[in-house]
Amino acid sequence: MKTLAYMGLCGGLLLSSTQIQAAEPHTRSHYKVPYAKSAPVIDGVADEAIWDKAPWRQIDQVLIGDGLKSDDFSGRFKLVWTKSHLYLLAEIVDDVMADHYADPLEHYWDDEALELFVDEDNSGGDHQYNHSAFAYHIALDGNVVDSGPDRKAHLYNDHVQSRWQRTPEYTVWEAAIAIYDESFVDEDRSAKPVKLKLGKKMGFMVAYCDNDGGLNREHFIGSEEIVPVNGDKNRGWIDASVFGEIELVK
Ligand SMILES: [Ca+2]
Ligand SMILES: [Ca+2]
Ligand SMILES: [Ca+2]
Ligand SMILES: [Ca+2]
Repeated sequence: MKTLAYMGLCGGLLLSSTQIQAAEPHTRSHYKVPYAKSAPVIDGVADEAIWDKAPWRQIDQVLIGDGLKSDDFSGRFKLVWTKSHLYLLAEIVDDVMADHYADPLEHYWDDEALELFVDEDNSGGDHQYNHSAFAYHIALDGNVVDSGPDRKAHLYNDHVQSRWQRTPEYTVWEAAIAIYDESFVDEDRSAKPVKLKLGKKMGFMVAYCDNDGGLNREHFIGSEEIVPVNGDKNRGWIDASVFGEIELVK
């Protein structure tokens, strides 16, 4: 806590008085997601032509940790959509891939994880212990974890299918994300994802929990610039308003 308070003070001293007064609104990024006539194959190989249509977005905002070097972590992603899924391709440079905790529900944010934040109705706001938005932590073994309304970790493996493969330079991840709305009830196997439509807007963000062999993640890096609250930029798992906006286009 002392460190946080100190960092907050230093940050304050660097700001002008106008900047301090302006509780700076988060400028959301806007990403247009191209439509895929045929769905990419989730195999960790980005050889589908549709991927060439989608723009890259960088994962370059350090949310936790200091002194990040590009060979320690750098990453980028792109998205396409079909009526049934949002598809993600990510290229991740990471010097060490680490999976310390065998139990997928234990310290899931400290093991290596690609984290996908989805807010189906683009509402923003609190989603810490509700399903107004999801923060899917995809572990190296493919398990998908988030906290539920009961404040416990749950598996959401039905929501996101993924596969990664290494090239000499980086790891290629592909994921198919079924989009569930806020009415989702944990453990309800009959729940259906929403059908996606042209023009739909959603809240979305990508982050990476970079563990390089220790008990904790050394860095947490995201795709959105996040205005710190009390020195804390790790807001994505609490507040969907920090997500970017995506729009499903032709
Ligand atoms: Ca593929
Ligand atoms: Ca690393
Ligand atoms: Ca929502
Ligand atoms: Ca790592």
